[in-house]
Amino acid sequence: MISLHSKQFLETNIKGFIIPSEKVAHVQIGNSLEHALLVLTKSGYSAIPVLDTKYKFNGLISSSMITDSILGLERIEFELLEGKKVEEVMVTNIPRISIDAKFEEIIELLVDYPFLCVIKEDGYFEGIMTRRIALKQLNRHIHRLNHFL
Ligand code: 2BA
Repeated sequence: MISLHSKQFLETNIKGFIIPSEKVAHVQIGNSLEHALLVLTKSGYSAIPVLDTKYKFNGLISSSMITDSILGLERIEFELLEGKKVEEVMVTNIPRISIDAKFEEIIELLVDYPFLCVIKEDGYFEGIMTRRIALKQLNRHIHRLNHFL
């Protein structure tokens, strides 16, 4: 009985649980690092997606990537922020998931990544699945299982 319920949970689709693109703080290709740092600081998030002007996903950028890119030998060269672009420092080698993904797949990935970008086949950005949402659902599932013990 318990394993059947766990199987059902792991096979649940993530569709109803993602944060949709319009609610995700992001920056665009061509934006300066100064703008990206402003968005990161104001939103409070440590990393956010980088999209192009058509809302296609390109990569991720974090405050530490930005700081690292302007680190001189003796000081942080803040004056470089205006001239550098997000595409010069963002990372692109990160997992992408589809809207058809199931909890089984994403829980494994969320061990290493705080959030996962949900991307359509044509590259359009649909939203993110966060560690918080996944843990909340896992917690609900564990508490439901207690009824069977
Ligand atoms: P972090 O920014 O490192 O945030 C770690 C956790 O801290 C978040 O976990 C959330 O529980 C809390 N947190 C941080 N900033 C918050 C804020 N402004 N409002 C409410 N809670 C906040 P998760 O919710 O699991 O998010 C995991 C990661 O996903 C975040 O890591 C961030 O990089 C990204 N993220 C989450 N929501 C986002 C959004 N709406 N836009 C852009 N990125 C988002």
